[in-house]
Amino acid sequence: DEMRLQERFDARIDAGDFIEAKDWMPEHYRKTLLRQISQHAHSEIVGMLPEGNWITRAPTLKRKAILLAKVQDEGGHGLYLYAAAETLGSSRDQMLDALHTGKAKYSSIFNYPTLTWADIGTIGWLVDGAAIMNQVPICRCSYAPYARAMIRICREESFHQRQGYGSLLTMMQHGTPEQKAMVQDAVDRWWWPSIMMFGPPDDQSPNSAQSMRWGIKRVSNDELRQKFVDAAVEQAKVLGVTLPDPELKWNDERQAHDFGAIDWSEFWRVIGGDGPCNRERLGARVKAWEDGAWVREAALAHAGKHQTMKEA
Ligand code: FAQ
Repeated sequence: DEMRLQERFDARIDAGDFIEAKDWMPEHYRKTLLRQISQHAHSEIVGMLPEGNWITRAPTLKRKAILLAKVQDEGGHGLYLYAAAETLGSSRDQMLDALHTGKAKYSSIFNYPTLTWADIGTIGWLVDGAAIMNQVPICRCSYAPYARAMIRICREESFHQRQGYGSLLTMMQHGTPEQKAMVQDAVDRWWWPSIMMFGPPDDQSPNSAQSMRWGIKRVSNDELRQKFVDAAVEQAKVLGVTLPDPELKWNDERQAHDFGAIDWSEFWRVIGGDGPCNRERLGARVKAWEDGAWVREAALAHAGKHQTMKEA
């Protein structure tokens, strides 16, 4: 029986069908999705912190309103993604516990500090740019609840990317020499971590082969990274900044840019918990959870009273 179910599942995947929450699925498929979607959700929530750091210091009311809206969107993305992950049979409490105890990962990129206002524009340009490049193919993920969440998220992410790039353009076109230097410095610091976001090289990515087979991943880590680099080179020219990689150059034969070696030891260190801000980020999430305990308790007590009244 199990074998027939497995065969039917494989055939549906091969035919490019979408799998819904109530459909039969292999346990490993369910676990892989739960891992990826919950880590994606955690990334959105932890990703609110580096930018949240600048809400009180945004240079104008307009920039402050935009940044507030962006950070709120990220909270919303986290919630859609937790809801999508819950359809796979895990509770939000279990997922949050995995985050708070360091068992679940979140994107490496959010363990870097936001030192100046230019970091906010740079996150929009490079980090949201990388996020979109990675997420557009997930709109066709074989697991339908994740694919549906991704469609809306990608639309909002595109707005985030444009606001970041727009903010940097303003600084580069109308800014003082100090402001232009601030943009260049932010780009120098965020470039390498941004291209690490796509994950380890394909030949060192333990989950890729199976996830590609299942249509969870549609495009490989290295392929997405290459597309991102190619797009960013042109955008950097328009901005008037340089990318901090002396080996970055067009390769006519490959019709793509060659780029320098990525420091993968830095990447593994950061995802292992030892990046510049890991402790601060996780500490902030755990504190928020603990500080919110009274709200959860009050809500439960309130719901309990209503239940008793209804029964009476
Ligand atoms: N950071 O075998 P693979 C955003 C882990 S965008 C941390 O290649 P996989 C928007 C990986 O989990 C950021 N860990 O793994 C925003 C695995 O460990 P595990 C979030 C990473 O899953 C913008 C191990 O390394 N986006 O939030 C990273 O096939 C601005 C081996 O790797 C997503 O999560 C990394 N960068 O491919 C918000 C997109 N890379 O789990 C605020 C959905 C790899 O076995 C502000 N996720 N690892 O313990 C994916 O597409 C995939 O999960 C990949 C990794 C591509 C990230």
